[in-house]
Amino acid sequence: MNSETQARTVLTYGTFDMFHVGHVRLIQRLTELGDRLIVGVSTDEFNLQKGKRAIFTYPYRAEIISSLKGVDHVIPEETWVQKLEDIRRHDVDLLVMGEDWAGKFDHLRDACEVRYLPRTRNVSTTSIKAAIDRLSSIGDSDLVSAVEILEFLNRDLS
Ligand code: C2G
Repeated sequence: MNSETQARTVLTYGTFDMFHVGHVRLIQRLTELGDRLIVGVSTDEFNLQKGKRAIFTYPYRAEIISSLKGVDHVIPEETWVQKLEDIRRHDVDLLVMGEDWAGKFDHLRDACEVRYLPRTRNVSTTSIKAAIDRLSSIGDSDLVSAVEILEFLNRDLS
């Protein structure tokens, strides 16, 4: 745990596949919660353990996260159990995850503060993949449906 005079370090983890505005808003909120932000990006191998198959590979996803203003360091997330070691190694003050993980990391409260933030509604990698699947199955004659799907993808998320 840092003393008051040192930088306040925030840590989060995720796959961040098909980077979207839900991810952007989470990262933005995290930059406001501390002075230094570390993001653990799930490796392709770990994603298989999570039952996820990302469209974009780890190097691609890690490069996007590393490029974001306010992200100071990206580490590979390779196991479920590395969080405590990461917290200690990087002197983390605050672990933050989306509320879909609420309670799952409370056991780490002895090592640092743990918070769960509301997810951005109506956007997820899963819904984007489903919309693309629908678009790709549309024949030329169904262009109206295609417009409807594109309007869905670009709907107001506020
Ligand atoms: N998120 C969000 N709003 C969305 C979608 C995602 O706030 N509309 C948040 C999630 O709650 C998560 C982060 O963005 O905190 C990354 O989401 P995913 O890439 O889906 O990551 P996930 O598979 O939840 O991995 O050990 C923890 C896991 O690696 C978390």
